[in-house]
Amino acid sequence: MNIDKNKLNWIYKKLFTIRFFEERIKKIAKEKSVPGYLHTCIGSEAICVGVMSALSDDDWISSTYRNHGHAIAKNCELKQITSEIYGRSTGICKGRGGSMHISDFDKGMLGSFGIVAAGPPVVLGAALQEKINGGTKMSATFFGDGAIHNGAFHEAAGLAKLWDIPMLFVCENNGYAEATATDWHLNTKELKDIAKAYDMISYQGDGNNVFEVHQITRDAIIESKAKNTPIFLEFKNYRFSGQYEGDTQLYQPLEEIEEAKKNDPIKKSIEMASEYNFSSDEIKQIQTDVLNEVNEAFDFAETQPWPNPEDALEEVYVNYPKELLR
Ligand SMILES: Cc1ncc(C[n+]2csc(CCOP(=O)(O)OP(=O)(O)O)c2C)c(N)n1
Ligand SMILES: [Mg+2]
Repeated sequence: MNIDKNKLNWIYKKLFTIRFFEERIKKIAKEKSVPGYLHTCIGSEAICVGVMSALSDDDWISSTYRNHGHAIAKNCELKQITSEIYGRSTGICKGRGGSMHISDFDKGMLGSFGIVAAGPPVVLGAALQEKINGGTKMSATFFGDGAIHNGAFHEAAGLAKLWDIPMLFVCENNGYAEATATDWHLNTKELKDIAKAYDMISYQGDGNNVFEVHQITRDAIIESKAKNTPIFLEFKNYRFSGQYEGDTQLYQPLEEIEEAKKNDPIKKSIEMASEYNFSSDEIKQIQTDVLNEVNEAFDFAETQPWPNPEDALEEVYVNYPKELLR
């Protein structure tokens, strides 16, 4: 597969940024220095980066509460993401959302949802307006294996197919929904076969291999637009992180974790670098730069002002023009 040098640089930069960022989040979660629940995505880096490397900043996505990696890969500003997690006024949503609700419409990030499967109908709406208005932006919704049991996923999938909407349903099958392993909650052998219920095309890929994720997504975007149809993508990986920071993860067998580490997406991407003529010196340089950038983002966030309590009701209610009001 041909990937130009700029894209390769971007891919490695984002992979390391997400991993370093989430490792730092794990530390601050232990110190309890930020408000609210934190959900890290260690193990999902290749899916976040592989999918986003096939999209542009203009394309629409939705994320879940496990959203830091999606936001970073969608090119949202690192300092603003970090400030948001700290609840500060310079955060991406002015500190009103916190970790679980990072959104940035300018980067096509339509929202991160704590409610499982809340994203698919929202992205369906964005994709529908693209179709109605003759737009060319692609739309992709990220959700987990657990989300396929939620009616909102099925409603969005059914309508997307019925209305011939080009969009991607991207399922991160990380082996767990909270403390329940996928083979305890899934009654089809392969998760991607859920798409058959809607006569929807589906593909499956190795979610630990950023280049495979990139290629499958790139091809799916072309096919989805050419055929005017939604496509379901299942990427398999492993949830190294707990359901939330503080989760003891006792339900994840130690042998299973050790086995999964052999396919860690960061390790795999470093091993594959030589196939793309990317040297170990280049990798080390990116790691150094990225670690500095992550540290700077946390230093920045820690010193930012809190939002004013008086502003709490700003941007909550719509200001309708007077003529619309009775
Ligand atoms: C509608 C709804 N039902 C239940 C929950 C509680 N809940 C939070 S996370 C989760 C599991 C979701 O698992 P999955 O979709 O596989 O995502 P992952 O955490 O693995 O990324 C559940 C059931 C919720 N947040 N929303
Ligand atoms: Mg899951």
